[in-house]
Amino acid sequence: MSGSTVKVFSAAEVAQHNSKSDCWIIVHGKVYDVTDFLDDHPGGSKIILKYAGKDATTEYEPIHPPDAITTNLPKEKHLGEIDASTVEKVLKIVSSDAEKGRLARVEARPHLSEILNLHDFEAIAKLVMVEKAWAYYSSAADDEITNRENHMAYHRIWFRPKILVDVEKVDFSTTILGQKSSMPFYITATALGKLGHPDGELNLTRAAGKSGVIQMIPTLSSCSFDELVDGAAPGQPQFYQLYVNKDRNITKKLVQRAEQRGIKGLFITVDAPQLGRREKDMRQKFEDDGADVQKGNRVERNQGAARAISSFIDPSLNWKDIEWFKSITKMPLVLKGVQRAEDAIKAYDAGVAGVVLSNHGGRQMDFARSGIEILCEVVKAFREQRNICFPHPGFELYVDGGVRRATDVLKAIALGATAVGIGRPFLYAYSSYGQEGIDKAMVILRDEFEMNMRLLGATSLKEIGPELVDAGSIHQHVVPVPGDRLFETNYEGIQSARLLEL
Ligand code: PPY
Repeated sequence: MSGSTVKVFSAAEVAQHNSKSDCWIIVHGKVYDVTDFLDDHPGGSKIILKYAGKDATTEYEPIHPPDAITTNLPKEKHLGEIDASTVEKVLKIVSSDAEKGRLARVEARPHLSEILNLHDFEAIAKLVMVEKAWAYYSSAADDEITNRENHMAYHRIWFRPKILVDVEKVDFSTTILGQKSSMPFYITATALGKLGHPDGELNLTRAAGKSGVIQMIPTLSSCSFDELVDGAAPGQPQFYQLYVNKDRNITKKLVQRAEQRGIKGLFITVDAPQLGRREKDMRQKFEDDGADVQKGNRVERNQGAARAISSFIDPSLNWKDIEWFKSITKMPLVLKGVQRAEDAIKAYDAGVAGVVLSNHGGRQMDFARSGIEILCEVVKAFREQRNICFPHPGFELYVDGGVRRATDVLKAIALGATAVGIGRPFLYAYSSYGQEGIDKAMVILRDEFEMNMRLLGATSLKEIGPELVDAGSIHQHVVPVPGDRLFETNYEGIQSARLLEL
């Protein structure tokens, strides 16, 4: 742009370009002509047209990385800048009683010192998050049976603690794909981080650096990839989660950019050839279109935030592609979303560095089994068919979904996992309290690790093997128990007098 002057538009000028045949929008103070792009927008043209001639920044921000528009729109469609003085200063109008109530609840949040466990963050997030954001983060597939099962499965594993072990010093640090981690978990990839907080995934990057754990950067982050890599402390390892794009040139670029920027492991998502139905998310969007229903118009049921932007994912991805990935990168490859022993063995035979036993946080196939249950099946199959015990150098097992306590993590370690992935609890922590929320979650987990390792009689993770747990009931999906199950009332939700008054 050197030498050329930037054109400055008034808001009134932009407002004239407000139709399907002539559509301008403002994003981050810049004016763009998106007329030719309308039909190519992965989320459909309707949502852009809602902002034709207007400022779309608030809607754009959580769903797209900041550079999405600049990289996808040809330069000649970058028209110039908006004259800020012409934009009406719109005071933040509290649009509804519901929003007023939410803001009052944000004000009345319990102090962080009152938070005792990761469940607390979820309870508070539900009260203080914008409804759309809560719907997207918390939603899961169909009847959400797998989502519930993910945590419940941990309730079917019990400890066999050792006594009279000197546990004055306990060490729960480990390595994941050869990278140091202060605790045996990583922050797994979750999309659309700015829905919950304006700093989005940067909250996770900073907290990960501070506590010495590894963050997996998602393909669909709200912050740009470069922002998240630049936001890391010197030497802080990061992983990258990849959604494979139908356009393999784009995929190749993403992978090679990740490698160039020092990413230490590539986690390829293999459980999402199509996105599951997250009805809470879908209903949310549908209700937004309520006006159309009242007018009696035919309403196209909205697909929800996630499905709307998922059309780029390649459903033809298959085993043959592994060789191609090996040919374009030297990063260790991990398949994320393996759900049966046969596939874990196939992955091992294909020469990848590990697998994440996962059902995508219960968001893909309902009635898919929990990661921790799959782990038991996988470890048994490797022992019987390959004479391999875990942990095994060169091929690591990870589990994600439903992890809420250090005891959950220790159960997975005992059964052969190298580490587990934790996702939603950190989203809820920063959506409610910003980065401080995640810092607090890390302290809670650290304290839980220290205490539970002592109580288990183990001074390091190496000492935690299958002999320390009883997982005999893991495959029992239906457990007939009396209606007054203790665990249903065991968790006493955080009681804040101030919250209850509202
Ligand atoms: C999910 O929502 O489960 C995701 O993995 C993120 C996502 C979001 C939008 C499109 C595809 C995947």
